[in-house]
Amino acid sequence: MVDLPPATRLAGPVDTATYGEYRVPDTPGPLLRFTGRITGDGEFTPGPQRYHVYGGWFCPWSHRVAITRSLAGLDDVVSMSYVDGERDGRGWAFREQYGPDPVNGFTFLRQAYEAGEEGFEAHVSVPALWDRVHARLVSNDSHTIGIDLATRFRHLATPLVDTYPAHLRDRIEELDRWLGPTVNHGTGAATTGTGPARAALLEAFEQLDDRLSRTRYLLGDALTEADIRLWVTLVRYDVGANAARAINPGLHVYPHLWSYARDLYTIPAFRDTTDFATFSHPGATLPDWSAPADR
Ligand SMILES: N[C@@H](CCC(=O)N[C@@H](CS)C(=O)NCC(=O)O)C(=O)O
Repeated sequence: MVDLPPATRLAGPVDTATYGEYRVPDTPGPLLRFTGRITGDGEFTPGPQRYHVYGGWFCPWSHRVAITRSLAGLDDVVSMSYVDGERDGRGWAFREQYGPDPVNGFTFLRQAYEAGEEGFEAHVSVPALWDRVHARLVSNDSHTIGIDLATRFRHLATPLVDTYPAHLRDRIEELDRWLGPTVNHGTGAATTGTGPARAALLEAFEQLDDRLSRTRYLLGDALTEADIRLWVTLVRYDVGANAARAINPGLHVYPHLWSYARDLYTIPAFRDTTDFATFSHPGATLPDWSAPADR
């Protein structure tokens, strides 16, 4: 990286008057343009300090990757840094609060995308996985980044948990096909109050509550990617989509689901990667996430 003082590697303030509001570009082709995978023998092989995650504290998809990275014992193997939570038409940027880009000194995340595709015009999103060897992005798909961090670096780390064990993968992905659209993508649509999205979300919460009255985690005694994927939405629910209590009175009306969520919050990988201020609506009431979970 060019050796410049940190302040010269920061984007200026958010300036929507000059640059407009950010819009997802209306370009043809897939939204996720970088879909590389870490494999044993391909272009992207595992290596210590080779990869970097660009994330955002506010972002549930980044949050998943941050939790998996920590549970996989990769805090010193795969580095991670955070873009600013505000943006103008230029997209995600590096500013004072979370500091400069420690890998490339980029001021805008767009530059990381352009390194892999000249004149890049599509979706500049977090999380994004950067490869120091090829000096380009591997992937901006949180789903596969999470799986690769959970499975491909185990010989380089001391994992706390195997969150994607072979014998549970089909069941993890089966849950994802249900909870992805209904819960993870469903809370926003549910705020309109009367539509089918709200009914489907509350039905899913009922079913989850029942399920979690019998098992500690979604798939039994083992904490897996399925729990991580669900939890990042649960932790945002009462201060985000449900901040005005437009969907229901709160997560607490499902006692097993709520204590399950608090139980996960006691784990450092979950707690230390959570900053409520970065995703809470103004004036939102924060439930007591530190109340004992009794599970
Ligand atoms: N499907 C992507 C979605 C990631 C995503 O939507 N990230 C948001 C922040 S939470 C973003 O960066 N959006 C940029 C944009 O809207 O262009 C993934 O799971 O990685």
